[in-house]
Order: sequence, then C-alpha cells, then structure tokens
Amino acid sequence: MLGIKYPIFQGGMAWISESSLASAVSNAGGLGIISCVNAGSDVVREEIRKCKKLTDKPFAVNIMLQAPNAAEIAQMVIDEQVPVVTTGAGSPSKYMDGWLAAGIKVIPVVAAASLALRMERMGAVAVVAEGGESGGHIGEMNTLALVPNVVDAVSIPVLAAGGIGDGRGLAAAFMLGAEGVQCGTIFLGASECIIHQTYKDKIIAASETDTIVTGKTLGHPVRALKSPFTKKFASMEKDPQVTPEQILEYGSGSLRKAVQQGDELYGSFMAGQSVGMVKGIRPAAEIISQMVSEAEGILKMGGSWIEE
Ligand code: TUI
Repeated sequence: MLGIKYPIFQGGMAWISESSLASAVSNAGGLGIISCVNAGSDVVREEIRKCKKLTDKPFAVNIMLQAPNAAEIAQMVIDEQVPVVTTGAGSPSKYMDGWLAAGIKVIPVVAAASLALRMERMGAVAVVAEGGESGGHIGEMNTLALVPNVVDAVSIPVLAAGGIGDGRGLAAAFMLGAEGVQCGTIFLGASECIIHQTYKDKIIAASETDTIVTGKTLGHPVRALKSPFTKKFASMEKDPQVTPEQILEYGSGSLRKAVQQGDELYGSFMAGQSVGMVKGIRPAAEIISQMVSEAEGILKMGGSWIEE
C-alpha cells in the first residue's frame, strides 16, 4: 500500500523527527516520519524538501492536531504533495476531505477502537493503535488490549505502537492481528537522531521502570523519563494552590529544552517504556534490520508452540 519494504514506522516525535532521522528510516526500508510540532510550516516545508533529497523512498509527515498551527500544516502537506500523513492527539476529521481529494494517504494514530472505526469510515487507509507504554502524549489503553480491539473494529490495516522496540515486539504485534508497528523510543538511539547528547545518554542509561506519566489532572497525560522536571510537575499537580495555567506555563517549552539543550533541570525527556531496550547508539538501518531478522527467527519457530 505504501511502497515500503518493512512494516515499520518511525513515530513522529515533536522537535526530534526531522529529515535526518526520517530519511534514514525510509532508506532502511521503513517509513520515516517528519514531525511538525516544532515549527512553522515554512520550516517543515524545508524538512520535507530536504528529506526528498536524502531519500527516494516514501516518507510521511505527522501532524499533532493540538498544535496551534495544525490547520496551516494541513494545507502545506497538500501543497508539497506529501504522499502519507499521520495524525495524533485528536480526530483529524476537519482535514480529511481536503487530504483525500489531494490523494494523500491518511493514517491516524488512535488510542481507542471507536475512533479507529470513525477514521476508517472517513477514508483512513490504516490506523496506528498506540498504547500507553508509548512516550509523549498517550491514551488510557495499553497495547496488548488495545490492538486486538482495534483490529476487530476495522477492516483496514492496523499498526501497533507502544512498548515495541525489537523483533519480539514486532512478532507479538503480528500475533495481535496488526500488520506492522510504529516505534519512537528505539529510534532515539539512532545515529541519525538529532537529540542532544545528554538526552541520548539518559535514554541509554534508563531501564524500563524509569518513565512516569504526568499531566493526567490536566487531561493531557505525557510519559517521559523521571527527572527533576517531572518531579516538580507532579508536585504542582498535587498542590491545590497551583492552577492548571501555572502548571502548563511550567511545562511549556520543556521538550525543546531537553532535545536542543539537554537541560537536565527543566527539560522533559519524553520516552516510552521500551526505553530499557535502547542499549547504545547505532544507525537506523541496523535497528530496523535487527528487528526484522529477530522477528523472522521468532515467527519461524512459531510452530514449536503446538504439539504435533
Ligand atoms: O500524539 C501523540 N504523542 C505526542 S504528541 C506530543 S507533542 C507535545 N506534547 C506535550 C508537550 C509538548 C509537546 C508528544 N507526544 N501520540 C498519538 C496519540 N494520539 N496518542 C494518543 C492520541 C489520541 C488521543 C485521543 C488520539 C485521538 C484521541 O481521540 C480524541 C477524539 O477526538 O476522539
């Protein structure tokens, strides 16, 4: 459907996934995805053009629907003839008709089966079912229970996301009825990923229990590495003297501080629970080829679970 070799998407990560990472993933046979949260549409347009120079393979643009400039980006992807758009953090219904008319393949990220069904009816070609193991903004459901429910609700392909960082996760996703996966955290360890060295060091050092979800009281749960920032954020959420506006103000710009400055005090180092699987820095192509060969090995052994 997309003209990619392996059913592995690199999740759109705000401030992080730009042309360098996206083109590396696409060149390696996956689907690289450029994020738009970080910038005005002109900057994203430049990233799209750079990506087209760096790869002749398909790639996508991710639109975070809560971003203030989502409408502007929604038009820009039409102008730039981006072949595939993924969306997150809401329903893209108001942009769907325009994208479909422009021939764009739309793949919304959903956190519940009900939205997946609405998206299929609106013309989505696939959905990413993202569980709460993921980093960044998350829903309520976890991957193991979410994916089969989404698979049952729709007849378009489903990609599983959340907690998947190696070939075992890819094989498990197939067992749940998914046709592919989307991974974010594992690509934080890609050589082509532009995050600050401090961010990389923290990701490599972290184990699976080192993330925390904050923002539930604001209706915007976000998973990130435990840090001075998340500690302060969580304590503000518990303090009746502190208003939601003050908390939002404290959080504003925190991801950028982590990505660009490696700010250990005020940075939000977003990461999913698969962070324990990131053991070092290696090219995106190696991450993908290892994931594929590991999954193939597991799937070939599949019959051994059944008695003759
Ligand atoms: O969007 C994400 N993950 C993100 S976006 C982001 S940007 C950011 N966030 C906080 C601070 C600074 C920057 C970081 N991580 N994932 C996709 C996703 N979508 N997860 C959950 C959902 C979702 C939730 C509810 C999708 C649809 C939805 O439905 C709402 C509706 O209208 O039914």
